[in-house]
Amino acid sequence: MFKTKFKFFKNIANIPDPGVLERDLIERKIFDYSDNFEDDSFSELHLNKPSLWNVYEHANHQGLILVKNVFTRQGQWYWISRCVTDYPAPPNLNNLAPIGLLAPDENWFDVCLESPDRGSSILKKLRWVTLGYHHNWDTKVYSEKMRSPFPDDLAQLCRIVAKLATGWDFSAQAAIINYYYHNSTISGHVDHSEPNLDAPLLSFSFGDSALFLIGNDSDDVSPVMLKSGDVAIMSGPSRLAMHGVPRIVPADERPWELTKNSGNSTEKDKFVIDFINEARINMNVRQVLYPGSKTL
Ligand SMILES: O=C(O)CCC(=O)C(=O)O
Repeated sequence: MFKTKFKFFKNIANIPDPGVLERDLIERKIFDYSDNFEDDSFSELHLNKPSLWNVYEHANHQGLILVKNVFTRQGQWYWISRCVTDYPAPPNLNNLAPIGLLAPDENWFDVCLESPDRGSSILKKLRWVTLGYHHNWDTKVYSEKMRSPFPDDLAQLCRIVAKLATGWDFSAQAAIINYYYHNSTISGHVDHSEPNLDAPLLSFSFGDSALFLIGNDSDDVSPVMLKSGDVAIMSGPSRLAMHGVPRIVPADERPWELTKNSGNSTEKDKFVIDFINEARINMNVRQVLYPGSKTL
């Protein structure tokens, strides 16, 4: 069933109307967080006040939580910039070094900005970057030997979002940053490499939208539109659900663009804007260890 629906939704003509996509989203309350976080954490991470967040759970996929309106415009810009200018650099790993298109000590962004000829040949070839415990694409097994520091700001963002949306005390230890272009897809798969499969998986979307497909044990497969700034959380019965992205859909608005007075003016900013105006970025964050464990 998943493969059939995946093929169907690859065709942009088959994208359902927004009303159909939103029909099965049931509104939920946020969890109490008042003892856990200072108000400053929200402004430092450029998050809207939690009272402005909209939290939903999918009627047919228990544990699939969708959170909207988490980020301010500045916030969307901040995380997009982190993913474009900072994360594709050592000690993080990327898909281009193993195939010889980047040296292990090079930052993809620096090469794109400073060497236009070489840069244009790798601009849209960046597909993934890994942070923290690096995902091993062959063995699917994490190892202490393949671990680098996890960014503090991203860990704090995840702590806050997981606590408010699910009540979970989440510890971010591994991330895949996925980069998508107009015809990119990610086929159906289950994320089961993490020893701790009780912790939720957090997925942040920026830039173009994605039609996300998720299955369940009853073989229901549902499409969900993930727009820039949305957070999808796979928890409980949906943590091990089959999922994938058959179709990238051009964004209908650009909530990451800032006003002329407040930014987007340097050469670096222009690069980021040009990149995200034709791409989608997904920060896919996992907890690997059980609470209390420091290593595998
Ligand atoms: O891009 C997405 O929304 C999903 C990415 C994903 O499934 C993954 O990284 O495992």
